[in-house]
Amino acid sequence: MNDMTPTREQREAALEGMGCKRKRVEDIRFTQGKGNYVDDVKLPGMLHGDFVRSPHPHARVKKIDDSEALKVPGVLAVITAETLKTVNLAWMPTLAGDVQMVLADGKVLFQNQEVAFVVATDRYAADDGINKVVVEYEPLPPLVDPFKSMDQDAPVLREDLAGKTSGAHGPRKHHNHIFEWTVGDKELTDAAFNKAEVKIKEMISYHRTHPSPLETCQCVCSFDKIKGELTIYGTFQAPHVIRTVVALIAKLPEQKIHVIAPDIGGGFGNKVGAYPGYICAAVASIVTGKPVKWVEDRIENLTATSFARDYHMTTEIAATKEGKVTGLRVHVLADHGAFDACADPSKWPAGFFNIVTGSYDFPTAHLAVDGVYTNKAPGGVAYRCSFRVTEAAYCIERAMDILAQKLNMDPAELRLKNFIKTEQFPYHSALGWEYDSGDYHTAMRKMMETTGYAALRKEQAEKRAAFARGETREIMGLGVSFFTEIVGAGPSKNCDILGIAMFDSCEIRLHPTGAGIARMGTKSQGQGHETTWAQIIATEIGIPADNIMVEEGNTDTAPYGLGTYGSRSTPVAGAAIAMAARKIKAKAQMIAAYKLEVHEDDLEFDIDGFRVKGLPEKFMSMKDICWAAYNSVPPGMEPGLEAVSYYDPPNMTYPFGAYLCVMDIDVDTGVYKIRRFYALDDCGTRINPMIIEGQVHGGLTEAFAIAMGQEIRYDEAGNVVTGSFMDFFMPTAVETPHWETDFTVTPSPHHPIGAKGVGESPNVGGVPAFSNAVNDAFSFLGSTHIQMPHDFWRNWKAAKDLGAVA
Ligand code: PCD
Repeated sequence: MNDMTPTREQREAALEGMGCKRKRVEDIRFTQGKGNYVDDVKLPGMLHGDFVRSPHPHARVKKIDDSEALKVPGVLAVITAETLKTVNLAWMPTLAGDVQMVLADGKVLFQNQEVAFVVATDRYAADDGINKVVVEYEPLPPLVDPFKSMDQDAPVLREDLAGKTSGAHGPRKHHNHIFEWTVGDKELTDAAFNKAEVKIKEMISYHRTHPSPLETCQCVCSFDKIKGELTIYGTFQAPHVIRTVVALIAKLPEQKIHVIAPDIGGGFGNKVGAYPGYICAAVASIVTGKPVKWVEDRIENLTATSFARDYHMTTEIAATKEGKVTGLRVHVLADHGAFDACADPSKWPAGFFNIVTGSYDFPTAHLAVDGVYTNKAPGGVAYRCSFRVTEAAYCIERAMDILAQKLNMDPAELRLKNFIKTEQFPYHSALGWEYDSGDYHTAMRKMMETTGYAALRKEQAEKRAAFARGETREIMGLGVSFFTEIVGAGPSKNCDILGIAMFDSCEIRLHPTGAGIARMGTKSQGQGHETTWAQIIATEIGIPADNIMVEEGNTDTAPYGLGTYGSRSTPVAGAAIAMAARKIKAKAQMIAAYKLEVHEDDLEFDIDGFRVKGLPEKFMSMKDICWAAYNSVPPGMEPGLEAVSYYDPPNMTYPFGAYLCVMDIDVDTGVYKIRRFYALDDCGTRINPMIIEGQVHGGLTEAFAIAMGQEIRYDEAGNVVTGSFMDFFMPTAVETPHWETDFTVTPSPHHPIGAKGVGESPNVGGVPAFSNAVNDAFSFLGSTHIQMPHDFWRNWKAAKDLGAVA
């Protein structure tokens, strides 16, 4: 060997494989304004569509007059429910087994509901046309408060469901009831409460909010009459599912539908479902024979596409005097708005809310969820969470703090006392899940040591005493949160969407020169898949990540997959990538054995090639194997080096984390300062630590927004009062606190590379940390629970209600 021979470390570094802080390859185009988003798609002769929307939250639509609109120069068509009925598309199925109006059919059920679609040569003409469409409404009483939805005299919202006593998820109790979902052992849980030494009960609300990605929802639909083919460019988190749904509802042959999701400017769950805009643009293209673009504006995005949360959770914990939990009972009233358009796997009407026992060893639990209709926008998407996991984590983490307060125990101590122990994994929870792995005590103790938790508590006690003496007007809160997530939907035994099992896929094709292309069924919206997926392949097969091009989002070329949401890409597609790479590696080994003239079993993989055991100089690099695959494979073997894997995971993965928020609040103004925020995340094997840190920063910022101000609020008349960024809190660098990140590594035992998801964890753990900090600050003044969002006004109001402000 001469001096130029690279060392093992150099060879490994050259791969930029797993564990490397590889720079994001997609950022080369994003930071130079060279991304290609849907609104960048401009096709010859392209038309523009825009919606006439209802000002009323609940009204009968008596008449739609489009005659003046059609006189506006540039306006070509006005599509209404009547037009859509001719092609049987006035209503569309939702992912939750309900149906939803595409355009108002006789009635409107929420403010800004789509009433008519105006198609014109440009967006301005479409807008002028909208203003000329005359709609005659007969207002009906609005139903805004979900707690009144099942009153006897509550207005009937869904006339289409008249007389239906059961829906997609079983019996309906009332004309505005959607479903009741129960899990767990009621008798055992009731018994635990009957003999409990200590009990707490609180109504914990997680308010309605919205994912509000920077780029709104949009599409361009182009129907080719000659070929009978429909091409759809769209902001889709799950392009293949969109293709199948379009094939089923528009009755088009699936091979003639081409769905392309180009670059996406943030998804956060908002871009999982199907919206009226997609259907109207497709129908408009079929009607006019021209491509049609539909692009939402900000107000439309906030008020009409899928909201998140709106869960009202009556929560009870039973415990011993020493603080050991013995039972959990939760009832959720879920406000779904006008249609049940929740984006959950089909069998789960409340998503994975039954992870609500959290990180604690509850011997028994019982959960009941009632879904109801109101005159609000439909949705219920997983805004940075795995199908209602953030609601569940907020519920249990708030409740544990309330229990600690009642027992006069430190919230961190109470958690340590009740954690599932390392030796209990795989752990079967009282509500039916099998947690794959965890080491909660280590994570919690590391958080406490790193932050100096004990000293912070001491400081808080001193501050409280000073406040009592009138020496300060500032109160201090410590928000502890420990969460367990459930991500990686999912095993086909648990999860499907409209009957399609929730596996995911990867296809890798290596070229002769030692480079290649890899395609997956997932779709990055900013997460950095082009960077990280290549890192998995690099480590698995020894080809530098830079030589692997990753492509997602084109249904004609990518293998079928269920898309990116619920932090499922790493647990499911990440596993498929490793499995496809291993198939390639197995074939590469046969080729190397043939070329090196040894038996396959005499070879061992060594970073970037195969070496003959015991003969270190006999080595063949993966690069050379790629070449050989195209010119001298063993007799009888097919040439080429490519593989596909469809991976159906045996279980979900269960990432976890320990967070602490240190907050000071001025009681006279309600103004808070986040002094410190520490987040320890455990997502098993870490593919790219830099991307993970970025994911945690992003998720914490969204958690901060939600907990401290972001809200979709309706007034009593059913008007949305937070429909723009003037009123809907969107934190900028100015408001966003500094984040301290940390980690432990507890690999998933069933995932091929041991990785768990991480993208949503910081939201799931972050929201309770902020809210617990506010609640902890006020608790010594006598409060047990203050509802989110904790904006300045609400903080001031809490101080006033508690008598701290005159
Ligand atoms: N990772 C690593 N490692 C580990 C894990 C992970 O590295 N262990 C990384 C990966 O690779 C990627 C990321 O990280 O890249 C993420 O991942 P995940 O967790 O798996 O996830 P995904 O599936 O991919 O994604 C999803 C998520 C979600 S869900 C959300 S909301 C959000 C997050 O993601 N979104 C977003 N993040 C983000 N970012 C951005 N930038 N943008 C966006 O949009 Mo949902 O359900 O949808 O609501």
